[in-house]
Amino acid sequence: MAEARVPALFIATKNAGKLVEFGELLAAYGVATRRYERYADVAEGERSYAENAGLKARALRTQLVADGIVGDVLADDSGLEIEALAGRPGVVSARYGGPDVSWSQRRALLVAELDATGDAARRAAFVCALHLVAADGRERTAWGRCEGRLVSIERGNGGFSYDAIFVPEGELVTFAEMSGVQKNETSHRAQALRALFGTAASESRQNRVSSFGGGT
Ligand code: ITT
Repeated sequence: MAEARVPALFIATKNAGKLVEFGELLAAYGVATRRYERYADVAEGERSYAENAGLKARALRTQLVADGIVGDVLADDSGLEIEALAGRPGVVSARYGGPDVSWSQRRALLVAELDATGDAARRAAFVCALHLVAADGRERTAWGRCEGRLVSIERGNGGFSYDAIFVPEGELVTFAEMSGVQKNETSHRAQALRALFGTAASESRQNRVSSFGGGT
C-alpha cells in the first residue's frame, strides 16, 4: 500500500524557539516542519511585520529554487508591543538594547524602561505576521495578536526570548511558566496560523494541505 505523504512546510527562521513552536503547532494540523540548514537570514526592515515576513519567506524560496528544491515556505515576523512605550519595541524587538546584549539583559532593560514610565497596567501584546509562499508561487499573509501584561521580575524556564516577562490576558503565569501546549492555545503565533489556515488545529483534518497550495 502506498504510504500517505505528510505535507510539510519549510520554515524560514534562524530562531530556534520559533522553530520548536512551529513544530508543535503545525503537528496539530498534520503538517511537518522542514528546516533548510543553508537558509541565509535576510536584512529586515523597520516598517512592518508583514513586509519582513514576506522578505524572509521569499528569500528562502529563492534559495530553494536555486538549489532545485520544490516546497512551501512559511516565515514569521513578530514582536512585543508595550502600550506605555507607544508600541515599542514592536517590529525591532529582536534588536532591542542593541545586537550584543544577552536575552536576560534585553528583558531587564525593557522592564526597566517600562518601570520608569510608572505605568501600573503594564499592558503589552505579542504580535505575529506569517507569510506563506506556496510551491506554486501563490502568497498569503495572516496576523495574530496576544494581549497581556509585562511582569517586573522574570519567571519560568520554558519558551524563549521575552516569554519569561509576559503574562497573557486571563492568566496568572508567564509564557515561560507554561507548557508548550498551554502557550500554543493562546499565542500570537497560534492565532496567526489559525487565520492562515482558516481553522483551529483541533478542527483541522488533512484538507489543510490544499489550503497552502498542495502537498509536497
Ligand atoms: P527570524 O527573523 O530568523 O525568524 P528573529 O528572532 O530575528 O528570527 P523576529 O525578527 O521576528 O525574529 O523578531 C521577533 C522578536 O520577538 C525576537 O526577538 C523573538 O524572539 C521575539 N518573540 C517573538 N515571538 C515570541 C514569543 O512567542 N515569545 C518570546 N519572544 C518572542
